[in-house]
Amino acid sequence: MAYRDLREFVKALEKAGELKRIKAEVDPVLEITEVTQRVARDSKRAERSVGPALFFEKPKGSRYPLLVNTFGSVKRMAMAFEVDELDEVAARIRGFLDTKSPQGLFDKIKMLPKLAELGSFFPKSVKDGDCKQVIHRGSDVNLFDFPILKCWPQDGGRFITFPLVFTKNPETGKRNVGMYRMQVYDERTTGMHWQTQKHGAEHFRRAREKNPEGRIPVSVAIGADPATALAGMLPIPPDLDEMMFAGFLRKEPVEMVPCETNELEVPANAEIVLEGYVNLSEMWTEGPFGDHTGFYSLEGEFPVFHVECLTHKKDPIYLTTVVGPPPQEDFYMGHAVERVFLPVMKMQYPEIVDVAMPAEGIFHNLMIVAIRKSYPGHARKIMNAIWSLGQAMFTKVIVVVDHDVDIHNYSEVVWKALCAVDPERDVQFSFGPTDTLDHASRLQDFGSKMGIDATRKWASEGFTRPWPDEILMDEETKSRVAGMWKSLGL
Ligand SMILES: Cc1cc2nc3c(=O)[nH]c(=O)nc-3n(C[C@H](O)[C@H](O)[C@H](O)COP(=O)(O)O)c2cc1C
Ligand SMILES: [Mn+2]
Repeated sequence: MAYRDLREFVKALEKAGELKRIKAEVDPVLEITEVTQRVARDSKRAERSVGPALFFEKPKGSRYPLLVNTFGSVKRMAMAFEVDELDEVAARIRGFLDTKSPQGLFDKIKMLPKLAELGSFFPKSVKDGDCKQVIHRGSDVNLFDFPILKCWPQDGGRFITFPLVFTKNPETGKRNVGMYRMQVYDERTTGMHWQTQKHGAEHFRRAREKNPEGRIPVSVAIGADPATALAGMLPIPPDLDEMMFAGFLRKEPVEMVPCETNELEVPANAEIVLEGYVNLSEMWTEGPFGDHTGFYSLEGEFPVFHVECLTHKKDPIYLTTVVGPPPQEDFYMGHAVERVFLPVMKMQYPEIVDVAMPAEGIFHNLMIVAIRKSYPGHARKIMNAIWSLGQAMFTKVIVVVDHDVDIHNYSEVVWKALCAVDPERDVQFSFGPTDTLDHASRLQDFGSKMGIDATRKWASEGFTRPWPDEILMDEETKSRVAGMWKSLGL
């Protein structure tokens, strides 16, 4: 049975010893971040044991409790998807891709809605939902009722960090849901930080081309059952409905209710819903914001969200997250995405054996890829493939190694990759879109990338010297020594 809503997940976490309640009053301005850092990051140094989810019962200045670090471990991500291992989700996706779809990655993914209908994962429209137990309209709306975090000292203000932003493609009418942070400007106005390559930004642009002075409806849900709450971050193709994917993940359709004041729908089980619009001609300064990179992303011009109606459960839980120096909660969310979507990558590029994105690479800075190399230039082909694959296009550095390198063992990667390269020969530079958060690229959103071909070099690639074997002791000697081990007194 899928989790009905966020509070049911909170109960499950508590039962599993994965959540701690904080009864003392703590300020959402900086203090909650610092508490979260102490709990989540200090213990992360011990690698395997990571700190619990934190339920702040009395955030200073608000009547409502706050939940953070909810998904901050591999175990809790698995719990969110109701599996023991994330690979089980990957296996379900692989099953769909293998058996039922036509050729071509995007055809395959776009088939999912049809497949989903069969499995009845398609979102279901319902008339009413708990998210409407309380309704505030117009001047009655006050975002400051909620314990919205100011995370870091130089942040430009308070930011809603775990929203599901709903928009509609003005041409196809298809829904998009993205997790885009929102800076609170006043009681009823926020920033809308959809980066230029994201689907929300595309909807905005298309609508603006037709009617530059117009507006688009936007609704935002905060807090839902875990699969739904996480769906906003999934890197899935445009016009594929994240709510359908959430239904697939939770094996039950997401129930959607119509908004009070615009034409969009939102999850009925949401804790909090903001309804409103974005003007197509309005941009405000957004930021700075202490970001995933561990640095502040600087001020930039972004659209503005006007809230006309705010609805919530009687006793809403405010779901949030803190990003900052890695690893943070978002690492575990991103790591789950890496594991779950690996079969999709492999389907298109079967030579990919595995990929790894170390926490310090902050998703887009470093991808290590192991391939089964079959022809000259194969590593370069994979670099180009990754630079053209959805949000993997942002990858700043790609390191391609042979299939026998354990890419999750970063010491082994550093050792073997560095032994395998002649830098001038094996480094490939390219240009393309970069992550908006990249503060080193020559321009915002555009810059260079580097691929490192760290595979064994072949004669057919112009390498005419012999390639040495890795040093390994032979099995016979190993077992002889094992036999005499006790007598050695070691
Ligand atoms: C905690 C968190 C915060 C995020 N904040 C933003 C953001 O402010 N702007 C943005 O464009 N993407 C942000 N992302 C990444 C997007 O959610 C992600 O790229 C998603 O796939 C976008 O959805 P879309 O492909 O439908 O546009 C964030 C992700 C996480 C996990
Ligand atoms: Mn999308």
